[in-house]
Amino acid sequence: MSVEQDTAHHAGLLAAVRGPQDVKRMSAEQLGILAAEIRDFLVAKVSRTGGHIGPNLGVVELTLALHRVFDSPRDRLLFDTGHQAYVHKILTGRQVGFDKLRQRGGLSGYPNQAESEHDLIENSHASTALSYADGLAKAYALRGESRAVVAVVGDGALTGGMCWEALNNIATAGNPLVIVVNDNGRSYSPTIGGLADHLSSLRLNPGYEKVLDTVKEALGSTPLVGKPMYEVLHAVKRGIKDAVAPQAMFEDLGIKYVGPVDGHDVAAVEGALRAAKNFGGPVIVHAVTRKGYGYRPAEEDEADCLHGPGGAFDVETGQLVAAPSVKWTHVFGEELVAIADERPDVVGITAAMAEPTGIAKLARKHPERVYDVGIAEQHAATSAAGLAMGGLHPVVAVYATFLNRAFDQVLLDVAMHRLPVTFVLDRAGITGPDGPSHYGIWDMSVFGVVPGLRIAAPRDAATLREELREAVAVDDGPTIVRFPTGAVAADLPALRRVGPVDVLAESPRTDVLLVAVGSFGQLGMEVATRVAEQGYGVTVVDPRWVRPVPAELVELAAAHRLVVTVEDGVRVGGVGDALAQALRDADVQVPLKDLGVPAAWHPHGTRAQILADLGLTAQDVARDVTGWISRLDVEPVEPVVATDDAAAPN
Ligand SMILES: Cc1ncc(C[n+]2csc(CCOP(=O)(O)OP(=O)(O)O)c2C)c(N)n1
Repeated sequence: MSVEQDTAHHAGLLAAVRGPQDVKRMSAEQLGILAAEIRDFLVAKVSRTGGHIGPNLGVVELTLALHRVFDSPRDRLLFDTGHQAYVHKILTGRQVGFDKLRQRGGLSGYPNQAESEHDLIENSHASTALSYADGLAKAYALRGESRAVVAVVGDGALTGGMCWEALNNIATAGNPLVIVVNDNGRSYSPTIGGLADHLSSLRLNPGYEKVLDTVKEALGSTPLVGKPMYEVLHAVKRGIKDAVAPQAMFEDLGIKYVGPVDGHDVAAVEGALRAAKNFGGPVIVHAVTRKGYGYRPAEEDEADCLHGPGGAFDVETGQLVAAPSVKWTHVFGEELVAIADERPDVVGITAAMAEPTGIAKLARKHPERVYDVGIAEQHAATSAAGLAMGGLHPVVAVYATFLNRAFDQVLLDVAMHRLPVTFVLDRAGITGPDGPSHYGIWDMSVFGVVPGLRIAAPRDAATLREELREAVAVDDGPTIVRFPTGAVAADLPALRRVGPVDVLAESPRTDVLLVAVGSFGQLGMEVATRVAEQGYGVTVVDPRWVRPVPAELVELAAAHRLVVTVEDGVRVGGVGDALAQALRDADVQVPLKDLGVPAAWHPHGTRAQILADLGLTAQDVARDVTGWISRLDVEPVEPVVATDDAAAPN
């Protein structure tokens, strides 16, 4: 039966669910039908928009049980990372929104306060829910409010240090709080692929010794993450052992433990949640689930159980509909392998995202030279510092948005020690459908203040390869190479190079110096053409290395009447800001206009839509530039002489 037919067949139950109270009334049989309907709904909708299909298929029964046992929004349901909150959205009155999931003006792919009173935390970065839960439980205890606090956290998110910092506190505080561990044996990373199959046998035979052996075997046979993940899971399995024993659960931390329960058995999960709810202190409920459950293309996807297709996919096969293109990520991965083939000291680090960052290519070629540290960006940075101290050159590949977490580690542990570590930031700039918390717009500002750190922003495949090579050649401090998401831009050769700066276009008239950062190179060329039609000459340059500000850029600025910078990052402290400061320091009086992203929470949409909203299209920039330069032509007005009154402070 096709998904379409199936949806029509069962439309009755799901369509009648307006809120959690409707789910509370259902019989066991109805819940089974509803779960099937929800899966059909998820596949039908997400296959048109893209989104986190695999994780959500895995938490259907778990979410039904949560809404039956607890009273949201009075009770607080917190989904760690938030990518698995689609079912929660479906059950809290947001079914209609799924037609525009992750699209401009439509439903967010993560919990969102503006959408529903059932969403409290707006997340997307992993491993925070237990800390929120700790604080909420403390607040309710102090204020004498009786509300349950429930955090749902994946085994992947549990590899993040914040979770353990929170557990340490949760145990001591002793407040009532339920932690549901959604254990599907998978993170985003495919490096632990195969484990889901082993865990499925657990549901058939939940003997813990067998589970432990299975997990050990599965993890031990994978080149990445094997050992560390094993340690983490071992802690969980010790809990299982304790449950059977029975002994104090999570004895070291002093948190009670219930489980393991079959996360696809609503009644079993409900039973465990009710026990946890009534306990009166912190409890861990260990639910074993299967990522992608009930949808064959997801279950059979070895790479990542269809963790999060970026766009529409074929329902029958799970394959993306869009024609494949060469991505920035691909170019990076390929060049890194080429560099590593030449340089045995080059090693890679990924924070649970080997495939999405392209570092998996290196892992396949040189498995012993890639370290997957789990969802642990802070640790990744300082571990890289250690690797560098030990004589290696680590390349840390993360999404731009996630390096923000490791600011202090980059600043002090890496930069202050002048250690050669290259951070490669994928998904830099406006990324699109994942919304504000995933925008990689902060890096050039945040890391721009780090002494001795050099930042490169390539404009195309050729400059990405070149700048990556330049970065790993630096031996006296850290570097960042940052590039956007999606298909790599067509190669845009330079006319000439001045210091590190590429000159992309020139004109006999030197009216405007247009500094096009990174992927805005092509935009810069179009702007130059449009502005030339108005009779003004534009020199388009790509600084390539934006921090520190190249001295040559200051000299070029001094030779023009107006400088305009355009960058895919926040304006505060960005490339434009830094260049303006450099011009002031050099007593260069040329006016500078900086175009970029305002430091604000920009909604989700496509990258093109958001850039258009921000006026960062060739047409908009050309209009701005023409307006500014033409105003410079106007005779300067007489300076206004302030009267005494006007000058007086008020
Ligand atoms: C700080 C941070 N780093 C990386 C990511 C990217 N990421 C999104 S989901 C995910 C895996 C989460 O695994 P798990 O918690 O087990 O949930 P599952 O998807 O398996 O349900 C990762 C690494 C993130 N969201 N936050």
